[in-house]
Amino acid sequence: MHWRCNHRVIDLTRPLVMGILNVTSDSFSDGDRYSRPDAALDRAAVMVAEGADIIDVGGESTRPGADAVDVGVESARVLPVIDGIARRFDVAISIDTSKPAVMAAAAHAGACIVNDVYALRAPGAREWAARAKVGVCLMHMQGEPRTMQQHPMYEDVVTEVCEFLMRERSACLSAGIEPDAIALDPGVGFGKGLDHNMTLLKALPRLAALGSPLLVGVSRKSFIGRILGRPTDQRLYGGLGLAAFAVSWGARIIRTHDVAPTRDAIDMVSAVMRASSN
Ligand code: 7PM
Repeated sequence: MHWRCNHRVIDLTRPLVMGILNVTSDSFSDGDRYSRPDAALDRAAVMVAEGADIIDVGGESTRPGADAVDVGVESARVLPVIDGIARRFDVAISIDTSKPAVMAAAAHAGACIVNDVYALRAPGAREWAARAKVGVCLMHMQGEPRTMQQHPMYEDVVTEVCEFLMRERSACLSAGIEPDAIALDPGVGFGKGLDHNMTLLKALPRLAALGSPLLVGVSRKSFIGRILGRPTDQRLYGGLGLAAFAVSWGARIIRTHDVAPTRDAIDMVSAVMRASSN
């Protein structure tokens, strides 16, 4: 299996690590430490050295309750960082945005993947992605970031997430996006309560059976804190347990703040999965 991302064809026979690079001023876990381009490039260099396959650059916080930022502000944050990473490192770059104007500028600066928590539902986003031939990650979210955690509700969370992802993938195919350019993501924590997140993780094989590579992001999320009673800076081991679980049950790409430990954890799972059965 592979993921076709513009000029890169990314091999998925081994699990991938997507390292998170927030260049917001209000970001979830990293404060504004990476908001200056040189600090962000230093952080990218560390993640590349630690074995990241993809660097996910985001200039608008999608955390629950966060406010929207305008195209100009978001572009000014992410473009110098994407350009700098593309010039310095041989690593795939994804742009974490929902705005077609930012997607296009980011692709021009060197991003080959669009990671969109709105699954390319903005007008013109799918048509642009088809023309640009970028890889896309379509994520499930109930509601919108500002209010999504207020009362998440489902009759059957797994079926509803599967149906959403199949519908959005079909819309992408109709717009001309190639099937092997599409990855899917259940969107852990995006309009989901604790039990919804756990039920979705337990059902990863059903999501994997949809036939597209699965991306999963659990790193430092609040449901880990709820279960273990840990603040954000003490959720690494819980996240590693979940990353190992996710890869065992079908995830191909793990999105994380903590590249080095995630790399080792999922490489061990992958080695076991590749062992002969007798
Ligand atoms: C609550 C929810 C707090 C999400 C913080 C976050 C994902 C993503 C984010 C994910 C994909 C965070 C975030 N999470 N993109 N962006 N999948 N594709 O932990 O799970 O950084 S934002």
